[in-house]
Amino acid sequence: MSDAVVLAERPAAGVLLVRINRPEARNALNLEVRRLLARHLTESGEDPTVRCVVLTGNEKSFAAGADIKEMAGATTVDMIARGTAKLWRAIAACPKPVIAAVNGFALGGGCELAMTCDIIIAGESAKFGQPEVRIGIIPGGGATQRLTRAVGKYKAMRYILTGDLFSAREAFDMGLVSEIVPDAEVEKRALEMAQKIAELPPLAIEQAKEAVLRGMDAALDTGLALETKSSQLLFSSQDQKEGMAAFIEKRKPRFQGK
Ligand code: CO8
Repeated sequence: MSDAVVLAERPAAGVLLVRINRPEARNALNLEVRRLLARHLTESGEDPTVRCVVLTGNEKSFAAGADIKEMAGATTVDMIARGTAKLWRAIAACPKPVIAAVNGFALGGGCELAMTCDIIIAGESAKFGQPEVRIGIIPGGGATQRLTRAVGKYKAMRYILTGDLFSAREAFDMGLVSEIVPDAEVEKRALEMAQKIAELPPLAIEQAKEAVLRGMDAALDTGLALETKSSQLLFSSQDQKEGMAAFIEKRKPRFQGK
């Protein structure tokens, strides 16, 4: 397994930048890329020096989907043996905030990858879509569920059933994209936001992410109870004492993740 298809950099304190690097295939997600993404995101969850992750591609493509050439001849048994659902789960299970910085195409598995992230920053000419039906399959990395939850049944059906691509503006209007910025500023903006998050108390950030994600799958009452407990839990942390003391003393807090 070569690390060349996924690059990991540390551009600023607390920030891990993970870059998909298969430009010759529009960053199609072959098994090697998915395994490396799962590895980087799992490791970042265990590394206290990582406070926020930025996941990106290149200027032409965030990721053009699963690698069609790698699966064209596969049988059902081959697909089961590949165990890609496990890799998707590992990517989505990262406890640290993950920001997708999307330029160019985010199609099929690429759009699904962006949807496993917590924040999506898109360049103004980015193109999203779930074109799987055009090649005889359906989304397999979560879009039938995550896209529907993000934008509602009727928008999700409109795109999943036609395979039509949609623009960053349409994605933003539907609530799938957090911010649109000029193409050349996508990575810069994502890193800026990641740095801001990295300076905040990590325990509070992880609890906030968990409460939002778990609450989305629960009844409102259960989600609210989870939020209350998580919020109470943080009163055992030094960072809560430090954050509130710093506010009262009108100084900058020093958070240590304790
Ligand atoms: N897989 C493999 N190779 C790809 C892919 C891909 N998804 N996308 C692009 N490439 C390759 C092309 O074959 C081409 O290679 P070559 O130079 O050897 O011919 C190279 O990348 C450049 O591509 P194009 O010349 O097509 O570049 P354009 O800029 O003209 O177009 C597009 C870019 C629009 C991204 C176009 O390449 C495209 O439509 N790609 C396919 C998009 C797609 O259908 N994605 C969905 C894939 S299926 C999926 O993601 C879900 C899988 C679910 C699995 C189920 C598991 C149970």
